[in-house]
Amino acid sequence: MSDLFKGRLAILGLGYIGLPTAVAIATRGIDVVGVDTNTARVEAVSRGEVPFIEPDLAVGVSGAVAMGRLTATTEIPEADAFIIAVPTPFNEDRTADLSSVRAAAERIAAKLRPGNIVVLESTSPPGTTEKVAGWIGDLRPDLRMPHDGDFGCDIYVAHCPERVLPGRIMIEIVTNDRVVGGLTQRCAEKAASIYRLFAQGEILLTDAASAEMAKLVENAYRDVNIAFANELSMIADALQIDVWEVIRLANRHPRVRILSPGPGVGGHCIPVDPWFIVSAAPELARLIRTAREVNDQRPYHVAEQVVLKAKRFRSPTIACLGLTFKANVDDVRESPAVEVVSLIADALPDTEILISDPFVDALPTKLSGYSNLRLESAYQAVERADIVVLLVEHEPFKAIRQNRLGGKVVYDTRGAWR
Ligand code: SAJ
Repeated sequence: MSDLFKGRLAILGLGYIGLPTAVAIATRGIDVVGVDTNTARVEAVSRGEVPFIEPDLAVGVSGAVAMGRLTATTEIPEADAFIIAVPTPFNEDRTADLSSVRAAAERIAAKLRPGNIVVLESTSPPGTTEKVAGWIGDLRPDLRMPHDGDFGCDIYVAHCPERVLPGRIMIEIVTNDRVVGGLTQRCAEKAASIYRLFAQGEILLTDAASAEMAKLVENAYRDVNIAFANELSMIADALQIDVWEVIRLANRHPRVRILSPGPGVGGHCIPVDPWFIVSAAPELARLIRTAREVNDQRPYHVAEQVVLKAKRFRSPTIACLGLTFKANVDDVRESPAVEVVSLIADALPDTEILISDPFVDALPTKLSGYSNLRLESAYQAVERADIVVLLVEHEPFKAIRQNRLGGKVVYDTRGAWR
């Protein structure tokens, strides 16, 4: 049980999950080859650089590359284990788009040798790990796959969902418990031997479908809880009650822990993963679907409030503080703040809107076509604005002194200035 993986390991996908995982394993003395289809990313990692911001990752990558333990390439190498950490977005109809996972599995297939381990880390609907084994098996009939029989398979296939929180990835990758779901018990044990190299949390062995579902459930649980807070915020607004005060008081109950309302739910995980549950059980997943809808509506509500405030002025200047999907990260994927700004800009095409974000140095594509939007320093934006909208509670924004906001209409969607 306490076996540790030995050999060479390849990780497909050098993104927010693949790269930190590569570092965690390489710094335990394993030779890791990072594979990505994006040449610029491969070149950056080969130079020991990180193409995005994540605390403590840069030092990890440069160290692992300097030690010669981490290399990067666009080609699939020969290896003893392969971890798939590629994106699983959703299609128009909100079913999972597994094309990257399938492409990764099929690329690996050509290189597989008996005894190899294949781990899917990408968040996936129940049944995906089995599909991965199927796609590989179709291309390699010479190999015995786990579904061919419980004993004596050549390739061990498992799912080990990533669970790390952006902004704390390098800490949580080590401290979190890991769920490892194998297509067979032996597959789970083999995959666990990789995670035992660096995980200090407990390694929980299970079957692949339970591991897939557990991951989706974690993010759906958070989404439902944020939706509860967002719905409360709208009810409190309508009743002219301060939602932050209500939450502060309710949270003093020993079994109540209400999350924070905000301008919506962003990032690449929580707005996506609950839909995989909905599409697996559309008739049954009513609460999960409604939570998604409540959170998706949030940017419209926030933008509407800003427009109402703007109508009180003849020619207002609006400052929008924050563009990323959450505080202290540089990721604008699925960001509700970007959505809010674009909705305001659409509704008020003649109004000057100044945007500030210490983690963003160019307007995201979605905002680049507006002539009334401009990126500014927080100081300038606040100084010139009649209306200040706080969309993301980045630390530098939290530090803005209250006297600088005096005489302005302030809309703090995150409750950070209370
Ligand atoms: N948010 C709120 N109110 C809150 C908490 C969050 O509005 O009280 C918003 C954030 O501003 C952001 C969104 O929700 O827009 C998601 O942020 P998050 O910090 O809740 O989560 P992520 O997307 O950064 O990371 C989540 C984590 N999942 C859980 O906490 C259950 C992380 O552990 C997962 O690994 C990650 O998704 C993932 O990759 O699946």
